[in-house]
Amino acid sequence: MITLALSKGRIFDDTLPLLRAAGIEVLDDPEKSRKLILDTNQPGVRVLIVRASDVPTYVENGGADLGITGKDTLIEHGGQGLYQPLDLQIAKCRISVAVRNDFDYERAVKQGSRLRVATKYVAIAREFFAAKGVHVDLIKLYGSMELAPLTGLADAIVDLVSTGNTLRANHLVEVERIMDISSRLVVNQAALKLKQAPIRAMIDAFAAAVAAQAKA
Ligand code: PRT
Ligand code: MG
Repeated sequence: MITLALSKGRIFDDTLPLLRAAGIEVLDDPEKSRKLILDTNQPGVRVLIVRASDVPTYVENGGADLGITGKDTLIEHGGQGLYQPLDLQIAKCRISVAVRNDFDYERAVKQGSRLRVATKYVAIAREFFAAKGVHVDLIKLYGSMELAPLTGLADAIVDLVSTGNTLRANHLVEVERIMDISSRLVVNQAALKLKQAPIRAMIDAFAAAVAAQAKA
């Protein structure tokens, strides 16, 4: 049995076409079913539905053989011990610094002010500002980062942006782009050795599907 860990929402939705190209149909819709283990049309393949931030943990500890997770989540988690064979080019976005429309970020940085930065991505933010030589107080949040500058909790946020609509709707502007993000296939190293043939076949099928999507 091969077990693939996915999160509900955009990663699941963007993974379905890749699975389909690999001949795998998921037999339940996680938005409708309460099942957390989903069967597929292949008796040897099942899908686990886990929290996005838990995907690396499941795969690292062998709760799943493979998983699909954002590069953001992978960097924050550390990704030690995970084999990362493929950038799937799905769930694309970027991770950026954003501030209130009326906050002079350039000036704050130039003056060497200590910035209060709210984020779920503490490791990425710490590394980015350290490389810039900007002193920051990091405030860890688990969601709705956009609220932090609006309420005076922070001067800036580090968050994922795709269309930018959420920032605009909350009177925030993107002032720096830290890195581009997409989702990665991650594999448990021990599983790769024990179930080499079926896992290699799945990696190859995903690689072919990604290449075909890139051409389309
Ligand atoms: O939601 P939950 O707390 O359960 O977990 P999660 O937020 O980690 O999971 P999920 O499913 O929301 O995101 C999973 C992965 O999708 C992330 O780790 C990213 O790699 C990727 N991804 C791609 C995104 C986005 N695009 C994205 N736009 N994740 C989140 N967003 C957020 C963004 O932060 C903003 O608040 O969506 C909002 C809308 O973005 P705009 O710019 O289009 O308005
Ligand atoms: Mg989310």
